[in-house]
Amino acid sequence: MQTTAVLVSWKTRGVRHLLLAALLMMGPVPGSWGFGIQSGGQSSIDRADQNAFSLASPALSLQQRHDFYSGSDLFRSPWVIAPASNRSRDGLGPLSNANGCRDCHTLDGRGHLPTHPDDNNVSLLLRVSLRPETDVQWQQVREQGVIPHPQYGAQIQDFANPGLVPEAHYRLRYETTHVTLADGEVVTLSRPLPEWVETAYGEPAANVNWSLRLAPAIVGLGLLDILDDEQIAAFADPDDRDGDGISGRPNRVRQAGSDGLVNGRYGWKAEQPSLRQQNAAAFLGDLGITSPLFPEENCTPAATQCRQAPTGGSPELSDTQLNQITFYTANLAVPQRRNVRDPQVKQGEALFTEAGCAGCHRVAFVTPKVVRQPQLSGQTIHPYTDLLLHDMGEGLADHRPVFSASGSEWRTPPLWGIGLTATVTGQEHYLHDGRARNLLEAILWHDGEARASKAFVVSASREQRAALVAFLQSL
Ligand code: HEC
Ligand code: HEC
Ligand SMILES: [Ca+2]
Ligand SMILES: [Ca+2]
Ligand SMILES: [Ca+2]
Repeated sequence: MQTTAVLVSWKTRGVRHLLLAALLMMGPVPGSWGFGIQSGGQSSIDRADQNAFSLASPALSLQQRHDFYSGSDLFRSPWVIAPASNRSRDGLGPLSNANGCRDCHTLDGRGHLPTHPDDNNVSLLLRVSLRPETDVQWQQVREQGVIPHPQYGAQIQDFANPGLVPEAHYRLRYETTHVTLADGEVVTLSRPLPEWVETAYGEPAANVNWSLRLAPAIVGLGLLDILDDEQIAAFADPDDRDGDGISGRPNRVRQAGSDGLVNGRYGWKAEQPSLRQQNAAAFLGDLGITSPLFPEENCTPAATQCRQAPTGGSPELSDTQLNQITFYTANLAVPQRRNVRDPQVKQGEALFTEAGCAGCHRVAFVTPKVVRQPQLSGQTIHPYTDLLLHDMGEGLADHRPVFSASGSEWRTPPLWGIGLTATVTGQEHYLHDGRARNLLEAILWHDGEARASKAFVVSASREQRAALVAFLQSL
């Protein structure tokens, strides 16, 4: 019966939708069934509009939907300064970057750069820390992540509760370069650099490393969270034994509350080991909300007023709330691919492999079986990432090492859903600091281990480049 449905379903879009809907009502569609269109297995959703990143996975049970919407509420709604009448929502600050997760992860999609000089830098984070120089300092980086700045800590918070001063305000200026493609087309690339406007403790000295980070889209993260370390390690090749120029390795990061180091998965440098810890770190660093994982307010020893400010409970975010938001970020559906049968898209898909993109943007995994997460288990997924660190060359380097990630290493970001970026937020900004204004620019910044891929694209014909971009747009 399914085979017949499949054959008929491709005749017209309308019929296809009806039949897909009918099959969905019969039960979850197995991940392997989907013609390669279900990037998130049964967590995929057939939506390509503004809400495409904000929807619950269709695989959730009724009870799970309840948890999802509780988490969604915590993600969307603003937090308030303590003490407030709503004790379950207070504790914002004393220092913060925003008052809600959605301020930066616009509609669960990625952030943007300010569109004119007076715009604030919301949806960006500016990380800072002291540059390691001695062996002891390098060891501190490997074991603790970074050496926090004595006054600014590890991240600039540009908002403060009344009575306190924000750490700093900065503007962005842009530095431009050009790439000439083989057919003579010249592409202008630009990157943002922060410029201090106002600082609470003076401009950070020359021995301070900084890193500008754009908020990424957060779909499908639970599917990546349950992958076994061994599945990811299978793609690591730290000494490039196979000689393809690509040598990914996992970051080794600290798990809150324990001494040992574990593999990192989240953030542009894979500096957080689990979705739960990533979320707790965001609550503390970005909103100033303490949680069971990070019970201390985010105040440096120098910031006396910060440490004396009223709090919204200890911790401010309960264990249940952290679980709810983690469930939410684990179960946002992955948009189904579009136009997969378009000849240009198929050509682009072949070029993606030929150019070596899939050497880092890994196409397929099967998620393991996890008893407590049946909806995420046993799914064939297409995240287009290996979750490993790669040296991406000098142009992308931030020169700020974090744990074992060097200043030029970055985690391969997942590409699923990337083709809907502009549909969801109305804007396009790619790469860790949002510097790329379209997908071609994002590719042209690749270097280091991705040098051969970039060279392939530089020397490709205009038609091949268009096909590669059309493929990315179909993800
Ligand atoms: C001020 C902007 C901002 C706010 C507010 C913010 N984030 Fe983020 N988020 C970011 C940035 C930037 C990154 C990338 C961080 C990095 O590279 O380490 C990120 C990364 C993440 C990731 C990891 C995604 C991935 O694929 O690695 C998750 C999950 C996340 N944030 C959840 C949250 C939650 C939950 C909240 C609310 C408590 C929140 N964020 C608030 C900017 C923000
Ligand atoms: C050596 C590993 C590697 C190879 C090969 C590679 N990439 Fe990437 N890709 C990365 C990393 C790492 C980043 C993030 C870099 C950053 O943000 O500074 C990235 C970022 C991207 C982005 C932007 C994603 C986002 O969320 O902003 C796109 C699009 C992309 N790559 C497409 C491609 C294509 C197409 C190819 C082949 C022509 C390719 N990549 C080859 C590792 C790789
Ligand atoms: Ca607080
Ligand atoms: Ca700070
Ligand atoms: Ca290799």
